[in-house]
Amino acid sequence: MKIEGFELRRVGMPLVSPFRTSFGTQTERDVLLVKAVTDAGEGWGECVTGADPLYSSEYVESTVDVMRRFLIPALAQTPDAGRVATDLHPFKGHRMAKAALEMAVLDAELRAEGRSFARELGGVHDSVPCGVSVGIMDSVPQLLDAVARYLAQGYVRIKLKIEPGWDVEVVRAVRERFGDEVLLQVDANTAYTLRDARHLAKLDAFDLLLIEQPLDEDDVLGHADLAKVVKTPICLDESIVSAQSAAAAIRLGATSVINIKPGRVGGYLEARRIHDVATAAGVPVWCGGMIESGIGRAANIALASLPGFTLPGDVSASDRFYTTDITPPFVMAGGHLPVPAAPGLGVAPVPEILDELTTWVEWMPV
Ligand code: SMG
Ligand code: MG
Repeated sequence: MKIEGFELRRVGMPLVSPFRTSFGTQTERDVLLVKAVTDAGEGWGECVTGADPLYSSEYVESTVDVMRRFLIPALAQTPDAGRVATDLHPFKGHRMAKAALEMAVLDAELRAEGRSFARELGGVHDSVPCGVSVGIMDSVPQLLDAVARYLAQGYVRIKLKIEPGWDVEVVRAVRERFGDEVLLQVDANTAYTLRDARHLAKLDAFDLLLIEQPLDEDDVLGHADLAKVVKTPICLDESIVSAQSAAAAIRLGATSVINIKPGRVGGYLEARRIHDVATAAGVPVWCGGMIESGIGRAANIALASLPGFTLPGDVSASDRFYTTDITPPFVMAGGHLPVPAAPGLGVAPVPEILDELTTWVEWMPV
C-alpha cells in the first residue's frame, strides 16, 4: 500500500449539555478528523486532543502542527498500518496525533481487505455493555436527576466525575437514592494529592468499582502508596501512555484496573498490547472515552469487544453527547451497543452532516 497523504478536518460538534470535569467545562468538541488517502482506498481516523492542553499536553493546534511538520512526511515509505508507529517512533510524545494517523491507515487497509476493526484487534463479543460518565454539576439534586435519566435509558454503569468538594457526599447521595446494586465508580482526573489519602479512603464505604486517576499523571509511586491506604481499587488513566508504562504501574502496585484509551497510548495497536499485558497480569481493563464522534466511537466499541475488557467502558450512545453525530448514530439497546461488523470501522461520516459542521480542511501530502 502507498500512502498519498491525509486530509485534516476540524469539525465543531456542540455538546447536548456542558460536561464539567476537575480540569474544566466543555460545551463543544473541536473534533480533528484525518482521512488517509492511499492507493488501496481511503480510511478515517479521529484525533482525541482537546482544544486546550488540560487533559494532556496535546491540543488541536499542536496536533495539526506536528502532523504537518513531522509525522505525515515521515510516512512516505510506510507500507502498512503495522509500520506507522515504528516510522513515527523517532518523534517524541504526540501520541494522540500518532494514534489518529495510524487509525486512518488501519481503516483504509482493513476496508481494502474486507476485515473489521473488531476482527483485526481480536474482539470476541458482538455487543458491548455501556457505561456513562457523568460530569460535575451545580447541585446534588441536578446530578441525581441526570443519573436517574441515564439509568432509565439502560446504562449499566455510572461514573461520577469528582474533585475536592464534590466527592464523598455526592457518592453517598447517589448510593442513598439508587441503592447498592448500581455499578458505580469515580474519576478525579488528577485533582488530589497523597495528602488526601485519608479523605479518599472515606469512599471505601460505598463499594465503588474503582477510583480513576486520583493523583498527578507523573505520580505513579504516589498511587502505589495510596493503594495501601484506600481499599477501593485504583485505576490509572492519564498515567498509562504505553504498554511499558502499564507493565511498570502494575508491577509497582499503582493500578489494579486500567482505563485504556487508544489516543492516549498512541493507537489501537498499542491499546491491544496494553490489554495483553494487563490480562496476562490478571488486571481487568475497560475502554475509556474522549467524547468521540461516531468515528472514534466505532473503533472504541471494537476494542471493548476484546476478552480482557471485563468492565463496562465509557462507551455510550451517540446521544449521550450529541444531538447529531457525524456518522449514523450509535443507539443503545438493552444497555449495549452493537460491535460494527462491516469492513474497517464499519461506519463513515455522512457527507452532508460533515460538510455542515466542518470549520477547516487542509490536504497534507506525505
Ligand atoms: O467519551 O464518554 C466519554 C467521556 C468519558 O469521562 C470521560 N473521559 O478522564 O476519563 C476521562 C474523561 C476525559 C474526557 S475530557 C476530554
Ligand atoms: Mg479518566
